Amino acid sequence: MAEQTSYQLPDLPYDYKALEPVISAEIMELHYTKHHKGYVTNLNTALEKYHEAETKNDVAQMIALQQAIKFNGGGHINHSIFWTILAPIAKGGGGMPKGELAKMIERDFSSFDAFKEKFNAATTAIQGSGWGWLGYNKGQKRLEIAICSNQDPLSTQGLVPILGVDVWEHAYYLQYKNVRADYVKAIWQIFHWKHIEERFNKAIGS
Ligand code: MN3
Repeated sequence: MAEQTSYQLPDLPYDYKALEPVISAEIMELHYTKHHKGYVTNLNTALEKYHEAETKNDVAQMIALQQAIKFNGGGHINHSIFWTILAPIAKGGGGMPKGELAKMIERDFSSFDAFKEKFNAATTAIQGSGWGWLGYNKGQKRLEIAICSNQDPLSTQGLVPILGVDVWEHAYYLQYKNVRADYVKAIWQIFHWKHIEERFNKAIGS
C-alpha cells in the first residue's frame, strides 16, 4: 500500500499586511492561519480515517468520508491558488494582463473591461459561500467565467483554474462588511497578472 503523505500549509508569498489597503492584515492572518490551516488539518484527518477504512475494507465508511475530503481538499486547493494570484500593489499587483492571456480575454469576452464587468457581476451574485473563477476549457480552447459553491474546486466543472476570488464572508467581512461588491471591485488592484499569465500559459500548453 502507498505510504500516506500529509498535506502542508504552503508559505504565504508576502506578509499579512502586504495586500493593504485592499485586504487588511487582520483578514489575511485569520484567513491563512485559521481558515486555510483548518482545511489542511481537516483534510489530513479525513484522509487518515479514509486509509484506515481502506485497510479494513470498510466501503461504507470510505463513502461517508468523501464529503469531508471534497470540502477540505477543495479548500486547500482553492486557497493555495488564491494566495499566489495576488500580489502587493508595489510588487506587481494590479494593471492588466499581457500576451496570449490578454488576447484570449479580448477574443472570448470582447474586451478586458467587458470581462471584468462580467466576472464581477457573476462573482458578486454568488448565493452564500463560494468562489468566482476564470477558467480555461481545454476541449474548446476558450476562457470561461464560472462560479463554485462552498469549496468545490473548479476542476469539478471541467475547467482549469486561472484566477479565483474567494467570496466567503471570512475573506472580506471584517473590512467590507456586507458590501461584497466593493471587495470584488477592489481586488483587481492586487491581481498578480504575471503569475496568472504563467498559470494560463501552462494550461494552454499542457
Ligand atoms: Mn477562504
